[in-house]
Amino acid sequence: MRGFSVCWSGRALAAPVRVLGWVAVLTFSAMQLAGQATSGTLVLTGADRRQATSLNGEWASIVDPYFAGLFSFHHEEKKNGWFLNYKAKPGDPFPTEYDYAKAPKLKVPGDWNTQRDSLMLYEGPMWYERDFTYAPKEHTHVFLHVGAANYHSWFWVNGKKVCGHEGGFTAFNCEVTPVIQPGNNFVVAAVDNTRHEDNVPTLETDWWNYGGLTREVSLIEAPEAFIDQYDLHLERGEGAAIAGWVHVAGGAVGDKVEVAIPELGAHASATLGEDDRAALHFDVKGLQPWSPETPKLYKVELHAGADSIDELMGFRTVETRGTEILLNGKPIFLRGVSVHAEAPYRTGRAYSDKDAETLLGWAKELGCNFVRLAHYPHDETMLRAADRMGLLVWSENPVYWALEFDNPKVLAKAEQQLDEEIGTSRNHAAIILWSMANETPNTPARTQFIETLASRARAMDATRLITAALLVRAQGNTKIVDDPLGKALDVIGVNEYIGWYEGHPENADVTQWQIDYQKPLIVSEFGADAKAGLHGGENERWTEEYQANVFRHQLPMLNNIAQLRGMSPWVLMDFRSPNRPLVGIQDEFNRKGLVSDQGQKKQAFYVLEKAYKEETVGKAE
Ligand code: GCB
Repeated sequence: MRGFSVCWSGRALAAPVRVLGWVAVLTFSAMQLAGQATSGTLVLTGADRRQATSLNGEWASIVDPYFAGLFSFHHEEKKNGWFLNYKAKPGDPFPTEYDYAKAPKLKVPGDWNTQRDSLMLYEGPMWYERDFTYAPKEHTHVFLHVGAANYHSWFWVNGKKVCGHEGGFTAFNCEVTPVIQPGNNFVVAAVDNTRHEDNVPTLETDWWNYGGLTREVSLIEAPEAFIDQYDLHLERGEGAAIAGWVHVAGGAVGDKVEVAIPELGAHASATLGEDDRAALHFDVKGLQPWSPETPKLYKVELHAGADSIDELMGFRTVETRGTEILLNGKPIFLRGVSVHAEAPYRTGRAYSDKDAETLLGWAKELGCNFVRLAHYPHDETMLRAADRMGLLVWSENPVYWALEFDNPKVLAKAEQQLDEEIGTSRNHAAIILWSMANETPNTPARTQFIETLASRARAMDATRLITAALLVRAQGNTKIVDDPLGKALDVIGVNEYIGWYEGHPENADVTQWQIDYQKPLIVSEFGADAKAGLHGGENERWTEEYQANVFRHQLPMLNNIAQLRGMSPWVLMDFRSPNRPLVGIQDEFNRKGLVSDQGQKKQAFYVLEKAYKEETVGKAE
């Protein structure tokens, strides 16, 4: 058995596709705890298909703005920090100033901001604690699996450090095998959502900085040698063959891996090579390709020694031909909408099946076949819902606006988050586009930074298309798309706000487009704010009529862009943003939703629905 006790930095990957690393018991320095370190993470594909013990539910919580639970008065890391969950005893020669048993609770999954009024704007460290019982089995690994914790997080089990992680929107695992015990256990987490200039994303965003254990937390069991990552996809070209690989952590050269799709009578086996990977290639007769019209999912069984996983997977191909996007070999127009992971009706960070089904249900009602999941990787529940419901997905790395593009540490953070995004979600048929960035400034350092990410994404997954949402420049009435980053992309995304940030809705009627790339183009954002229920003239800002008017003028303009192959107007639902303080209208919400945060559809919803359902916007070829 190899590789289980290595402390891995997340940066030392020789080849991006070998996303492997083990966090055993890590030792942190105070610098790391202060947020300097990228994580050591094992990314599991299909983690939610494994035997798991949920740690969701109520956790004790302590708000700790000065991080007194970890640092002494001279800012030295404490040996008796609040991770010890120490229970004071009569006669102790020191005071114990915290007690999780008396502390207020927070629900996990869930951001803290929307659970307690006093935390709505809180940015800083928070302690979480939860007791649990466990019966460890022999020859089994146990991992603490965290769906996402925004932004920095550190975990201790039974008082021992198990891992630290950076990045608020991707899953990670900590191996807890050496510290978990039969019977009673406890886990303590410190989660810090303080914004820093060298974070990814950085100081400025246009969404709420929801903190906490925002996605599911569980304990996952796996045998000594187990499947950690796999990639199975339909090959491009004639004939139906599935290709890919299965990686077995702790496997040995020659170990057998088997994959079966019982419904198709398909079965393949291969053996592990030096890199602990088995390459697979097998024909599948009678396969129904996955598409928005027929989102057919097959049960796929993977076996390696004592380990097995059942996955539900769709199989389809995606590629470009000139300025076309081909799905299963046929040109397609992407009728989309952009979506934030904001929970409908209750607001806060979305995490549940219900949240996903409500949001994606509205997208289906609009007539969409595509969603841009902005501006960070969304929850696995969202991807599973998109697979089931037949919605193609643009998945996005949180490289948003102006990062420190000349800082190699920031690149490392973006790479780590990209590895985690692709590593966890590469088997969702719904995802066709990996987006590297949104609205980044056109500088040489930026271009190099994102080109590096694009090459990394291609090396990890050559089966999908690479995109980014670019800014456009204007010369008179002409919009020019000539950002040098376009060279590195398969599909060009552009954001524009004619009629909202620039001029009036009618300006769209006279706008011409000059696009310097003969590639498919997606207008990845356009839109206008409207408060649901506020009515007035079509030139009166903030009214539903104004927003609908923007859409009415945009659609014919978009139709004149010969290489337009998709659109994802901004945005499906109103979402919280501290940048939007206009009293009585915004009240800390970006109001560009076609639906309000309380589910009220605005007029623009129906304008877009009509265009999508009657197919009066967009051409596939
Ligand atoms: C944009 C950003 C998006 C904002 C939106 C807006 O260009 O990409 O994150 O929320 O504009 O409403 O200003």
